[in-house]
Amino acid sequence: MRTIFLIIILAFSMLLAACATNQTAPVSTDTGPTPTPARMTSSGNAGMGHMMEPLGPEGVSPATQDKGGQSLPFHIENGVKVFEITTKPVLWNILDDVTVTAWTYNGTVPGQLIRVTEGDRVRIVVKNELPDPTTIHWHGIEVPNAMDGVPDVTQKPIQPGETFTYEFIAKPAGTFMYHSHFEGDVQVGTGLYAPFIIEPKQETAPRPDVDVTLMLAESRVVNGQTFAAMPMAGMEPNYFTINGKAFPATEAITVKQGQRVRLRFIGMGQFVHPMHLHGFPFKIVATDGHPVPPPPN
Ligand SMILES: [Cu+2]
Repeated sequence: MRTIFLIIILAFSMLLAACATNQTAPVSTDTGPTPTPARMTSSGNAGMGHMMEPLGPEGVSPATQDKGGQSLPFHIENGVKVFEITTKPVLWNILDDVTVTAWTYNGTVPGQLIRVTEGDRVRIVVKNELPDPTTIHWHGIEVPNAMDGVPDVTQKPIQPGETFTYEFIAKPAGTFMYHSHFEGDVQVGTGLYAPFIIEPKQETAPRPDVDVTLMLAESRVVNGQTFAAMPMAGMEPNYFTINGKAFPATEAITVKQGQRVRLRFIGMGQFVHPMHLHGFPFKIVATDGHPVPPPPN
């Protein structure tokens, strides 16, 4: 019998849209296919004009790595897992002949994967080498309020050249992400996002043979100028990306018949991306980092 059992973990871009546009954005009640943020407000101190300006390639170096979302190494200090992140602009190829100016964590889109076990104490040292201030929000993770990354609410924005240290106990287990919370419309839209996976201390589900994280996003690049794609006239994306690459530069997932496959879909942009596995079924086991309860008898 052919059984390919798929486990899907979804994080909805709608939630992110509300989150990334900062605390002023009311929750959208739009039931259409593309949830439009109710108001194009900007966090921080810049206005809407700033959000619509392109990120030009001038003075930005090409990325030195070609693959996003790779594991971020750590070292241990007194039992704490210490990660280092530098925010910086790079020129990033979404296709062989299409380059965007990306704002990144450690030079790739998505940024590097933080993977820890539930209950681990983690410390993340963030150095800001962007031309603008930034902060990091740990999306879905139960962090102390002072670690939540909301600029001018839970912390002062990290200014260009400054370093800020986040520290918390990793919980609960699940598929999460980290992303900018400063002018999220621009900073998340141009690459400041990455996966954060917390493995359960005690495994309750069967281990998958293949475990893949797919970050879904959009790009808008016109005449070599990169814009943060948004659901508004003139700002729509002209490329959709999976893990920072547009088709056909996207990576194939090759599995053997009978293997258990876990796909962790993370919607990072401001558009909805319904995902379909053509020719075989899957089962949704968790959404937004929470297990889906078994159906009633
Ligand atoms: Cu978020």
